[in-house]
Amino acid sequence: MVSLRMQAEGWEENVKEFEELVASSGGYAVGLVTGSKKAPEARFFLSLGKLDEVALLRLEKSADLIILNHNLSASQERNLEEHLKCKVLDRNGLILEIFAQRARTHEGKLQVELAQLKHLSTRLIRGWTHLERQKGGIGLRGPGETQLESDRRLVRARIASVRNKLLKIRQQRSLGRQSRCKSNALTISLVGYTNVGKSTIFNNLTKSGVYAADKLFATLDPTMRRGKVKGIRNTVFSDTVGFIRQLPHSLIEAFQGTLEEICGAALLLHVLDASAADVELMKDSVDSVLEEIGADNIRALIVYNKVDLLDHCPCRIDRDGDGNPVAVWVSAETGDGMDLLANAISECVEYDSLIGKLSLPPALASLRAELYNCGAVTKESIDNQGVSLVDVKMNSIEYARVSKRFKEFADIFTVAS
Ligand SMILES: Nc1nc2c(ncn2[C@@H]2O[C@H](COP(=O)(O)OP(=O)(O)OP(=O)(O)O)[C@@H](O)[C@H]2O)c(=O)[nH]1
Ligand SMILES: [Mg+2]
Repeated sequence: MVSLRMQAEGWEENVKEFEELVASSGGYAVGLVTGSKKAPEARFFLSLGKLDEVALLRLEKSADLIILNHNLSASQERNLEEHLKCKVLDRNGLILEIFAQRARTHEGKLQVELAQLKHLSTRLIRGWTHLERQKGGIGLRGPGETQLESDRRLVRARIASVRNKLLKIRQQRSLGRQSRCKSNALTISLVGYTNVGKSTIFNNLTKSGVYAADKLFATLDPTMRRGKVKGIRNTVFSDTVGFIRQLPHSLIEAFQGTLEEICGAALLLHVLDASAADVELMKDSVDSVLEEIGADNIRALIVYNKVDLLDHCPCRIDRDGDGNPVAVWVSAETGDGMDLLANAISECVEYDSLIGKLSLPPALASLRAELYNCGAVTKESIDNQGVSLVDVKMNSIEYARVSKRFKEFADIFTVAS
């Protein structure tokens, strides 16, 4: 394993997390090389001195694989493999490997395959001379087409086919979302860094038994279950894949279907490990992925988990100046503070009721039915043109949900002064 403190990468090296990643992939680390560097070298990423150190350790420990806690260009990876005479894996490759091992569902497997193909397509570059032999003429490849071009074409075709399959699954998923919307169930998504306790909290809130383990990326496929805690009504919780700093871009793109579940949520529970030393950095990494997938404008309640690992940290709800909950301190393992979390969730969902009026012509009968459905109508009168004038009271989450389903709603809704 090679982990360097690299100023140019703009993020703090976390050797412990790197070791956890390697262990989570099932690898057994026989040695670790650390160091500090301003910027990577073009040819080998490492300086020649560091390269010698790695080569020596590899021979000494008879290692089969060298893993770097950094991302390499295709040519750096190839140069290192040639020089060290063994397989080299970079950080993105390592994360992809873990995802590939964890994928269980059909969708999960396709998502991982898409990410792997995209990673591979960046590796199919000029310079792989053994792939570049000119084999023109007869056969599958067109005249004058090189092996490299044909490899690229095959990868492109496979990417297109996997994308198509994923699109179909996503369409089915969106039908599921629509039916949840119709049944008025709110979705609350658990998001956060990997291994912070999202699945443990999910199990507590929904009384289920999804896999939770002291491993990075224990959860890969999203699970949805109804909330089964006092004070939480008509709510579906969704447990999702955890994030990590510098999540490979190919994974974010490939996991779009899974991540879309997050975007459809009415409320996010952003789970943090209160006992982690770099909790703020982890929060920033998660926030930047949320921003990237367009979920940064969804209201989020922070959940500081694992308070049992801290000295004298009572479970509590932190509130903003208006008295609204912003964070809850809990231990999902011991169950402490979980009642406070349920209270805070129901407050978030019910708080800040919107009161307003709207006129509904007969053409918008389905919107009127929806407002009745969610119990928002407080008064109604119908004028002689058949236009219904309704007074409504609803919370902001229902408001957002109805606005999403009925594009006209936000335009015709007038907030009562
Ligand atoms: N001490 C302590 N450990 C906890 C607590 N909550 C969860 N854990 C442990 O933390 C580890 C990770 O828990 P998970 O629920 O799998 O975490 P996750 O966020 O779902 O992780 P990924 O799915 O891998 O991203 C498990 O070993 C849990 O037993 C807690 O409140 N206190
Ligand atoms: Mg999990």
